[in-house]
Amino acid sequence: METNRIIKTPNGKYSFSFEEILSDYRLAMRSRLTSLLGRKEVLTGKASFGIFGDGIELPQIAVAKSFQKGDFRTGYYRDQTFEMAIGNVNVTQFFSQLYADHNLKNEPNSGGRQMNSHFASRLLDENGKYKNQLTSKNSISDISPTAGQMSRMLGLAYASKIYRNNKKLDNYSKSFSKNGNEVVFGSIGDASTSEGVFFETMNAAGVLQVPMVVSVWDNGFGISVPRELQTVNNSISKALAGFSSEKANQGISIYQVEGWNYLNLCETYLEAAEKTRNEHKPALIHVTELTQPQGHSSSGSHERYKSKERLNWEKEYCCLKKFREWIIQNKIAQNEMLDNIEEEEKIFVEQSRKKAWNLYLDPIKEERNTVVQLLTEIKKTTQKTENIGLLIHSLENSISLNRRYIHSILFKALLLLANEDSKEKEKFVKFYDEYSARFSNVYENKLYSESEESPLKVKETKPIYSEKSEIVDGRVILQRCFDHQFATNNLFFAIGEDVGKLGDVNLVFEGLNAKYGDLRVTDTGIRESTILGQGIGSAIRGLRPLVDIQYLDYFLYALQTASDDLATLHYRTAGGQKAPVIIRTKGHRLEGVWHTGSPLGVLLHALRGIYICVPRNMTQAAGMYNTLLQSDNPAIVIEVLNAYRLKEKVPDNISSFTVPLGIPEVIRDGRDITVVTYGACCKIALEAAEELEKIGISVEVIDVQTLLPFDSTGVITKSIKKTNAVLFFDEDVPGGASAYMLQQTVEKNNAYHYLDCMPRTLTAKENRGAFGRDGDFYCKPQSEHMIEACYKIMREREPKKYKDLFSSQKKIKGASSLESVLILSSDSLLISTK
Ligand SMILES: Cc1ncc(C[n+]2csc(CCOP(=O)(O)OP(=O)(O)O)c2C)c(N)n1
Ligand SMILES: [Mg+2]
Repeated sequence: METNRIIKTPNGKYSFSFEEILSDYRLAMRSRLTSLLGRKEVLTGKASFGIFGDGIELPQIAVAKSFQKGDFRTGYYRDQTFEMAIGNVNVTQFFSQLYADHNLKNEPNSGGRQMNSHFASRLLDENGKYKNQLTSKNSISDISPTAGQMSRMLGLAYASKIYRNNKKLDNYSKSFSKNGNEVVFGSIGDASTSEGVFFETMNAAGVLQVPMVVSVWDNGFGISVPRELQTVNNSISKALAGFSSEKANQGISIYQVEGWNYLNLCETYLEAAEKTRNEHKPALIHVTELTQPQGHSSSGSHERYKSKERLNWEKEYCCLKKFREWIIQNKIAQNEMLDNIEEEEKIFVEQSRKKAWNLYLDPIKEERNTVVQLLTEIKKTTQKTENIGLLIHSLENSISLNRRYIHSILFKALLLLANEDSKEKEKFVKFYDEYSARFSNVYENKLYSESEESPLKVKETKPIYSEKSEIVDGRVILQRCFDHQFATNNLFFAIGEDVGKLGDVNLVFEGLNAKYGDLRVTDTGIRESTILGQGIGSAIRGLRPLVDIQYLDYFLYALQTASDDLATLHYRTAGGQKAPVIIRTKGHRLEGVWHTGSPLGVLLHALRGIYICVPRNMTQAAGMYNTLLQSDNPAIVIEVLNAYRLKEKVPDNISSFTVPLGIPEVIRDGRDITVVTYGACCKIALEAAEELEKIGISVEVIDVQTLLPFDSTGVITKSIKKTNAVLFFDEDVPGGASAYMLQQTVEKNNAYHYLDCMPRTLTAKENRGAFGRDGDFYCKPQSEHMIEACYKIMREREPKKYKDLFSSQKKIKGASSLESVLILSSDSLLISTK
């Protein structure tokens, strides 16, 4: 067989040697055999679930030909051939992930945390620092929500635009970018293009002109639902026709190519990638006529929803079959040679599988043997000889061995030995504790940054004031803080709706766009998810984005991206990737259903992994930004929406003072009750505390400052030790963030023992805040409500001293407090309602 011959692509521009073509065939075959064997492993119970890339081998080999060092892949669970082709995943590693091997050496994508085919390269070193991204082929960790990869895809490509156009960043050309030449190769399934975020991303990419090559793998189905029920005009390239443009610096280039046509695929990708790399014009490549030889995944079979004709067509148009026919037709190789390749690959794939299985199982077997040994020693001294013997037998003969099973045997033995004391038992308990701790840590760590750059390690620098400290509107404090950051940190940029020309709706960025230019202070479209995605992608690539979400109420559009992608990134890669994005938004107190938002319970539930800062004023906010910009964990900062015009003193060290995260601040000393609050409620709590002082009730007010992390040094518990009573006060719904603060304080930080009355919460109503002054009064907690709540706590403790001040006949419905709110009777407190 001649191997020095070449074949040219239809336009004659590119050519491939026979050797390269046969090597591609080998890789396609390797990947296909991996899929076939992978499914078997699931069906025989060695793995819980499997999803594979069979049917898309050829197009992915074509993409890989354009992929260069420094480029990024961000796609979904079908990209196995692509990952193999760029050398990021080998077959053994593929099976290690299928078996959920937690050892990062075996399973570097996620350390066993993610389902199979959720790929990621390790972009950070063991200390959590960025590695050089220009010497590797980079792959961003996949997530399961289909289309969830789109927002960050935009950001990864946007980073190339910034690196190319901001000449002050040339220093970073050694490790992050070479003149912004890096292309982002994205992928998505045909059905998942129905998601809104797909269109949002493609629109933004066309507007921004960023180097993104998006492949749509079109196999005609999203599980069982056919394309005609997914896509207008039954074709994503037709649907997007209005996005396309052949003009320079405008729109998107759209291509369509059959997924079984090797030469056309290679040519299309090489051409598209080259253009995108040079011109930063985004491209969409609609790869049609793809098949799923094994159906969607290991759960279910496609024979249930595909017609016979379709199944027959899929057999005929299988890209591997077509590739083979083409190779033979073009006399590149004969059947025998291709059969040999297949045989060799069968052996290789099976050997790789076996290796992965042994890597996974051997340590577990060793742990099993240790437990058997420990139990055998115990058996000699215990009265429960027979029962322990049975446990040993089960462990030695278990068919499916895993740590969960070993743990359950250990636990059963501990219960049996509950009333015994012996040296052997002591040893056994010690082993149990260590074993549990070791594996809890394996599955729990790296939710937050553990690096030297963690915000928790930033030392506090207090604000300094002097006689010359100016008093200004709160917004000006932030403006000066950001001005300094723009001036001193070229990696820092801010994007969002109205932040550019206008300088933010609250004028926090006033004048900064004129001073620093469009690349640093940048207007965006109204598209919260992809604004955040721009931040995520560019932070992954070493930049320091601040993404501005105009109001907290509209953050819900970005919540899916924040929760599924940003919050999980460090965890799901077991510390392999990070995106230190800062989300700036404004919330709490204003008026109206969509401008009073304070859904902190929602955020607390959805955003573990992201720090949540709730500053009470702009000075605290500035200190938090200063902290966050020195560190590497993502965070959201929620500024108080109605406080930009309140006067504050500018610290002399505005550019360098820092607020530590997780340390509440006692903002008023008191003896009788601890009130725990944050954000806009701090001001109300201080007003109420002053009124309470007048009737002899002394309230200590604590601003938690950050909800995540929450009171890491026990400031609140220390206060409760003194007051023996606590009220958690915020403007979220009942049982929202107040319930979280209560759990953290009473249970986690052990305040229960110091309470002499029930811990209470004071919150807004269940409904959203109505518009107008009265709407606000009846929907959100006011100082009157806090006074009443505190008075009731005092009355509960000392009923003789604190008389019933409220007439029970005059109950009205107000903001929800401890019980229903009562109108003040004539003999009640005199409350100032200023
Ligand atoms: C947001 C979201 N909805 C539903 C699912 C469940 N699901 C997983 S794969 C899939 C079909 C995706 O089809 P397509 O995008 O065409 O990709 P294909 O599997 O065909 O390659 C669905 C509905 C999911 N993972 N994420
Ligand atoms: Mg599909």
